[in-house]
Amino acid sequence: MQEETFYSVRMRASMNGAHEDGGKHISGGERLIPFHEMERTVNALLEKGLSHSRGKPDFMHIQFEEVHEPIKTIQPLPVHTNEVSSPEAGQKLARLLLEREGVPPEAIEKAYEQIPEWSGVRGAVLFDIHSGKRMDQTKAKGVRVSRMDWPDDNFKKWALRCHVPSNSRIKEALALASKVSRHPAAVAELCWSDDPDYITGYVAGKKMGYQRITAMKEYGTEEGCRIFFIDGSKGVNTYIHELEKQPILIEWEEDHDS
Ligand code: WAQ
Ligand code: MG
Repeated sequence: MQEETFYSVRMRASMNGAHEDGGKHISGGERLIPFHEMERTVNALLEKGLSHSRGKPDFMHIQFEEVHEPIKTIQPLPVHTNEVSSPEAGQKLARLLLEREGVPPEAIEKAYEQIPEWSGVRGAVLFDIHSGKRMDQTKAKGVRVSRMDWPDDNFKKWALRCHVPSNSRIKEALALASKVSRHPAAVAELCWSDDPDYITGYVAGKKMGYQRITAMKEYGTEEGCRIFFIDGSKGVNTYIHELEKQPILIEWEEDHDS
């Protein structure tokens, strides 16, 4: 039984105008917090958008809203780091992991053909593994997963134990991947950053967990990727609704780790 009211806080920042007016996406962020953390959280999101390697924004939107849905607490996916020597090796491994997670090779091929077109999408692309087609209708917006968070003290304990750097990028990515992978329609996720100074990416799924890959692109490039490979026969609209609206907190418990 949860006693406290939680708030969804969201930020998006762009350059050369607002996103809806064709501006370049700089940064986004979504948090789920109790009210007493509001000021700190809004400041952290402001800071995140202002000091970004993709550029200086001239548009920013920060909003919060009370969450009425009951909050679910889930475990983070298990993490494994795969060291690779080049982006080519990283991408090759990513395709292999996607296949192992259950994405048919033809679907992987079709998705990769379209990745360059999707690099400007500011959310995620939902890709059906059966038809080999994009399922969401959100165009350049993409589907933005929100209402998830991982309280810092618990994240720091986890990071120490799992020998992973304790930074907010990893916290946010693993929280997102853990939320996204829970749903029956989810098959696998493929992600690397659009930030020019960060080249580690991952493939995530129910079977293999969160598989970090240390090089997915060259430093200096601004083409990112976030694709949710889904089983399109299993209610895509309810999945999108859940990604946007279901509030999720990550809470690591040692005993759950195998
Ligand atoms: N919902 C949907 N898509 C999102 C979201 C979200 N909440 N946040 C980001 N994206 C999409 C969007 O298209 C971005 O351009 C793209 O993902 C990359 O986002 O070392 O930093 O925040 O374990 O730049 C992964 C590896 C880092 C971390 C990913 O992504 C690690 C990263 P970024
Ligand atoms: Mg980014």
